[in-house]
Amino acid sequence: MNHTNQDTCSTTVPYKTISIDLGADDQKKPEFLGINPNGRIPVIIDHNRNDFPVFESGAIVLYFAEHYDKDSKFSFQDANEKSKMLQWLFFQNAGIQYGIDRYQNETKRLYSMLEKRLKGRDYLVGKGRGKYSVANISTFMWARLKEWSDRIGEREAVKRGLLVPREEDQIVRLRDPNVEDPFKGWFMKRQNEVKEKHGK
Ligand SMILES: N[C@@H](CCC(=O)N[C@@H](CS)C(=O)NCC(=O)O)C(=O)O
Repeated sequence: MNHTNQDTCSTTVPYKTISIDLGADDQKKPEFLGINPNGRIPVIIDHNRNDFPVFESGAIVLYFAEHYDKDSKFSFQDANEKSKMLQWLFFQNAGIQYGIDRYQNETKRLYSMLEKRLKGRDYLVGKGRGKYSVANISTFMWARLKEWSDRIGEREAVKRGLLVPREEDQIVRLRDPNVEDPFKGWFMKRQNEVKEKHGK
């Protein structure tokens, strides 16, 4: 299934998404392994730059920041802030996901670290209450700390992004009364808002 999206915001570029079937192990097939030898999603192919492929979510957001966020809207120019952004990004990629996969206690510990970090600030990195940056974009889907994820979830681009790529499948699945999903109420509410706004 392919989707295209064009945004009016200067920092976004048109893109097309391709859904693969993880249940059928599409991600382990030779054509996919040619893009990501680790056989996992997400991956991107940048047609603006000679079909350059990037795998690993952390590497992907940094790639976007480097090539498509020239004004540092979602990243930082200051060396120390940039380092902090990388620290939280690596924390997410190395820590949270590993914890989720392997150890419940480790996951709880990592979440409580995030909670502590977010005391008195809105986002993980940046002066004052912080700035919505690559560090948050990457961590948001894994760590759904209530207030923080609500704040990020209110962003128009995030709302639209969450409906990509398998909007129809998600809606059908979540509308099923037998399906229990912590994300369900939130998703349906956002989905209706997007529908009203964009007439989708
Ligand atoms: N460290 C990787 C992890 C990616 C990952 O775990 N992807 C999962 C889906 S969220 C996947 O592809 N699972 C299928 C598999 O492992 O075969 C990243 O952040 O990109």
